[in-house]
Amino acid sequence: MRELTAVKDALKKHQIELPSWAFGNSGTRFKVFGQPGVPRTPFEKADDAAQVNQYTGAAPVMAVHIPWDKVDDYEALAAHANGNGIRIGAVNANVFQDDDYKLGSVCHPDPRVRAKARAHLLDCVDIMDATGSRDLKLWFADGTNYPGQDDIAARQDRLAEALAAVYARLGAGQRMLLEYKLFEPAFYATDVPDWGTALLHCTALGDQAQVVVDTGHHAPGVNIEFIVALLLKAGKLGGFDFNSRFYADDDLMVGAADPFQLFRIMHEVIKAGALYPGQHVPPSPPPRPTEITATSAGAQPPGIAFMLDQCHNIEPKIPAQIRSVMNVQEAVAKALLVDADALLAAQRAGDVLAANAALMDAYNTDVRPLLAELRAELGLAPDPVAAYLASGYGAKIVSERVGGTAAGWGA
Ligand code: LRH
Ligand code: MN
Repeated sequence: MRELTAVKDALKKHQIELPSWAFGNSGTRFKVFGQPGVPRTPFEKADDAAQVNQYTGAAPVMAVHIPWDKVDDYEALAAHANGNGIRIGAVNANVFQDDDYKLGSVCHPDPRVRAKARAHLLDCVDIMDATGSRDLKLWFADGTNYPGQDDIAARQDRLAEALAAVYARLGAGQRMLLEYKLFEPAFYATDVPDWGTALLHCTALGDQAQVVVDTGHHAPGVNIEFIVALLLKAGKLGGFDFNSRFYADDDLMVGAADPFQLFRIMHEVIKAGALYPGQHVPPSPPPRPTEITATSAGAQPPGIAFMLDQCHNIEPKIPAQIRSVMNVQEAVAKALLVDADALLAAQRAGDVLAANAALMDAYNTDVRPLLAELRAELGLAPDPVAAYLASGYGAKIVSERVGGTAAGWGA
């Protein structure tokens, strides 16, 4: 069993990346309920993201989405964020909201539209150079609604061509993160629908191309931690878009709908030594000669991006982001408490119940006192949500942010 100090040290090194768009107005096709005090600019989004980091101490990065976060001076935006103790993270491209993209973007049958989409992706790499971001995050809404509408294989060739052109533009240390999604807005075939398709394209591209697992992008019942374990073994897990769902891509707070799934996912990440760069995995007892070692820690290059991708359609946005970071921390703390030796011994002995118990004991551990202790050690309030609510920041932004246009998806 890991010492509690080791658990706290690991938690101190684990960072969560916030989505700028979670601070703006969002909704469903039925209604976007505007909220007072919502940011009007990416600078104000960074101010709100900095609040989440101020009270959790675990979210010093904000991902941006282009053009939702388009500014004249990206260095200035990065400097503003740095001035608030955070940095600009992944740059998310957006080739899913322009009229030209009705039949797709990089997979569109019309080469003129494909060229337009590719130009946007390349612009996003220029923005990464300006913000100092490492990751270009690519999610394509591309797909078809009816059988025969377009050629499935031809669309894959178009996708591969566009990805190769953008991959060639990446600088040293920059990565391309390819996100898959089963369906929506396409309802017959999505061009990057699953981890296999994303992995095939990323493997063909090279080491700087990795897969993003958005926890809301799978068919009901899919074992996501299985996919995570495989991508880790392949060294191709670039990041997560954490959220939770009861039905489809609900984008609810991570851990709200299925905290046990989040725990199982983080267990695989920790077992592979991928929680943070340089995470040490205690060597497991040497395998009996007949055995093939389960996972070779170290296959996965360091630096998984633990991003949130959520929409707070009805709940106050900053407290919801704080709660979400706390939910991830709780899952990580529980997963760090798994007695790896007891688990391995039970697995090797074929002791099904003991092996399951090793995981459930950790999962059923109340880690909230440990996290309150950790926050105290960091000079933070034990309850970040309560501390934020008591700060008056919420009322301040409602009174200050009058006029202008509240940020949103602009869909
Ligand atoms: C698509 C998605 C993708 C984004 C968007 C905000 O459903 O998960 O990550 O770009 O949400
Ligand atoms: Mn996502």
